[in-house]
Amino acid sequence: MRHRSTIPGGTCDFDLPDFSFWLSLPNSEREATLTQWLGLLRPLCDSIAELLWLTRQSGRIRTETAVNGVFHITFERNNPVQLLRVAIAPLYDNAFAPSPRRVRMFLAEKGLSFERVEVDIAAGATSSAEFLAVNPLGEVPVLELDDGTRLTESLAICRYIEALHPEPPLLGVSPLEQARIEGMVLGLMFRLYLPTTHAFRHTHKFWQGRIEQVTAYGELARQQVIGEWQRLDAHLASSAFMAGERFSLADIVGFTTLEFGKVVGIRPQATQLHLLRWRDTIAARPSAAA
Ligand SMILES: N[C@@H](CCC(=O)N[C@@H](CS)C(=O)NCC(=O)O)C(=O)O
Repeated sequence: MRHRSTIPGGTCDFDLPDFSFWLSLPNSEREATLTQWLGLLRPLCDSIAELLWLTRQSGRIRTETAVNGVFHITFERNNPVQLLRVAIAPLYDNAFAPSPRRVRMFLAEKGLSFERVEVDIAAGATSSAEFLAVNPLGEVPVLELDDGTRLTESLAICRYIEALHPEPPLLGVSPLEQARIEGMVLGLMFRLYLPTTHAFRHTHKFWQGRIEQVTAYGELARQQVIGEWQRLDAHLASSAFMAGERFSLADIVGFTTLEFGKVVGIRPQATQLHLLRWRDTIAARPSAAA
């Protein structure tokens, strides 16, 4: 039949009369024949499924990285059963929000590819029952690991990635460098990122009707952010990057916050030359487009 199917008219009623007759039977009769045929194959399908299950359960999972998308392995000749499972950890992401952008930049700096699941915050997807089952906090980013474990909190996700892929180091190498970066990251999160989000939430029309807005509080937060960037401009006069002479997570946190500040009209001032120099340096990195 497969042979005849490739020829135009090869399955017409006089060419394959049995098949043509079968096609003319009522649906219920044809379904019954199909079920009968498949019934013969069922034990075979079940045993294959069972064998695959046993193979998967008895294997030891090893995580590999396909550097620049390339992974090469030579299978052992004497090992009768070898199974390769390809899975890319999905990142629950949002193209416009600053917190997932931190993780995207971090992954890009490490040269790691990942699968994105876009969660549409504007459409309310973060409060859907489906997403709350993924993260009860209703926030992105969430990184889902091979075994189903889900990591929330952008900074914790970055720390996890750093531990698995230490090069290039983005959280510092020496104890002193690590402490400096951590100190700067925390300072940026508390004194800059949080007030920026508060300014956004309490003054922007996007949140009107979604949350209770306290405009005066939002304005206060905005002034705090402006003052903090002024302080950081002075800090950057004697520091190439946010936490010393090397690019780090602190620059990612600072840069994504500065970019996000645009929604509430916060931009570096023409007089903030060090801040402008730093912003342009980070913006020129390929990861800034992540
Ligand atoms: N602490 C969290 C903050 C995450 C967060 O605030 N995510 C925002 C986007 S930047 C979010 O998902 N908001 C969803 C919403 O407000 O509905 C982290 O750093 O991962």
